[in-house]
Amino acid sequence: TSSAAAAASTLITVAPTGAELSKEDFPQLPSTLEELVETATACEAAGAAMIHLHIRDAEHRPTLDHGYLKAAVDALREQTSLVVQLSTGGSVHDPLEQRLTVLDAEPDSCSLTCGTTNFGDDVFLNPWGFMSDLYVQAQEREVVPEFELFDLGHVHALRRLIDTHGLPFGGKVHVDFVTNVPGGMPGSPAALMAAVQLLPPEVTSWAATGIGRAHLPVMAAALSAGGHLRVGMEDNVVFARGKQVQHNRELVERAAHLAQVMQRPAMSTDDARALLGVKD
Ligand code: KMH
Ligand code: ZN
Repeated sequence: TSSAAAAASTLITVAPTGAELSKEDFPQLPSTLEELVETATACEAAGAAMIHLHIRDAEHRPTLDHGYLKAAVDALREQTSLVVQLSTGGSVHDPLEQRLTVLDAEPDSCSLTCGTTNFGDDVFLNPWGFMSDLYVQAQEREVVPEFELFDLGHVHALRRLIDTHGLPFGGKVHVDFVTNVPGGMPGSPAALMAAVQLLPPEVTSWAATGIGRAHLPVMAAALSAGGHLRVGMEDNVVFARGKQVQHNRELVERAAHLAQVMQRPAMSTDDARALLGVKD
């Protein structure tokens, strides 16, 4: 496990569920604990090294309930080697106070979105006070944040967080560009490269995902530019024209194949832990 190995390989994160799609519309969306474990196991075998998790309750609705979150973190730790990342974004309807309690479930990593974004017809709220509290609490609890950047302004806010509070736990700074959200930065190679060029020097690795039809172009752009990948039904449910994703594994398999073709094969979970600075 060397940093050279990490640079020559690709971290693939799977975001299997999200908080925005309904189980009625997409019955193949993993929502129960059993489905999450099955998905995680299949995606790990296909090349994923980290999972970005939103949890659903018994009615398949998004929840931040501690019992559900803790059960999922524990099960995935026991049954996979994946780096377990919990979303602190929740759904657009979750209150800020409750989003902070996600850390109580003791994940390896948590998402930390670096600013408020229009999110379709809704607003995804991330005021400075919330980001700042989350940053410090993650440091204290030894949870590694992944900075979700939806816009150029978020790159600037990340700089302010680092300047104000120092480096995150583990000493690494990993960011994920979430592109093509209606309200955020476009899912184009030009927008992605502009954002990458403006990253603060403390950033040690970056990944990108393209929502919806930006999925493939952003994946190709990220691979070309030395970035890592996030895929999954949270971001994209269309595999190809006229063909819905039936299982998250399909998206991971395709990403791993493309990464292999680009001579940057999927990274092991051990290399991912070293890259991100998460606890062993
Ligand atoms: N569900 C979105 C409003 C995150 O996970 O941190 C927010 C989101 C980002 O998915
Ligand atoms: Zn998410």
